[in-house]
Amino acid sequence: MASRLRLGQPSPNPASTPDPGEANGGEGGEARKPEPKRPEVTNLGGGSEVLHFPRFMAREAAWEVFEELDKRIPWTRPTIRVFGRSSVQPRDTCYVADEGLTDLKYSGHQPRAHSWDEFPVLKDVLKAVHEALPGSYFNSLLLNRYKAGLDYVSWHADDEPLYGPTPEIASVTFGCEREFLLRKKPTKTQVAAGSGESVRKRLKIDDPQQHSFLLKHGSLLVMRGYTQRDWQHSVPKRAKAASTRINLTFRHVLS
Ligand SMILES: O=C(O)CCC(=O)C(=O)O
Repeated sequence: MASRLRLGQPSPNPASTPDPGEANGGEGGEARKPEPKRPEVTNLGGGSEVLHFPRFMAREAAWEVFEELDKRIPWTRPTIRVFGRSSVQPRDTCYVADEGLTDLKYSGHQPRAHSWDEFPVLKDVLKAVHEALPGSYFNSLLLNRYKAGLDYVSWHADDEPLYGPTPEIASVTFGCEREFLLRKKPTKTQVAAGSGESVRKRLKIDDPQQHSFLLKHGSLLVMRGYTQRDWQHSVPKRAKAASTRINLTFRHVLS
């Protein structure tokens, strides 16, 4: 079954065109072709980089995707194990992947891989992501749904071996905007001095090496290079975030 959603029209470059609906020119004006999407690039140093396309998808089309995913995805909230403790994952999730790939396992949880054919809308979003990122290729997708501001993802890196040494992760946001943080992983010396937050506090590691991105409805953020090896990311709780956010993180599992 094909999706009826039309995601083909890229949002124009926001620097030159204020509204996606005006991409082909106003009254009496010469028709303008949509320009290729150009991201804001953040060089994290050491071969790590983040691309941010704040208006990757037009607003209305993105809301259609939101509604479809909110209703149709078989969301679950699995029990995971972190630092030896079991707890319910603080957000809903689902996993979609090509057939025959190595299984994904994180925090003691192995999600069932659904087929792309079950969710045509996801194939449309994947196509748009591939068009925005020539040369990139994604064959799996971890979906997250944050019902409100108390749902979150804690500091982690997507550094599972099945993604290889330099995974590229393309993350599309629908619905409520949330803050996305990146911080440098502690060095070996810092790890040797202890672990986790207490070490950061004791060594007074304040965070010149922290970056924050506001991920808005219809935006795309891409982590590349050594970002998963050298950095951690999180979406912290935000009491003021009152509505649902759905996030798609496209990944490439090596064969
Ligand atoms: O929701 C997000 O933007 C991040 C999700 C995430 O970090 C993950 O799925 O590993």
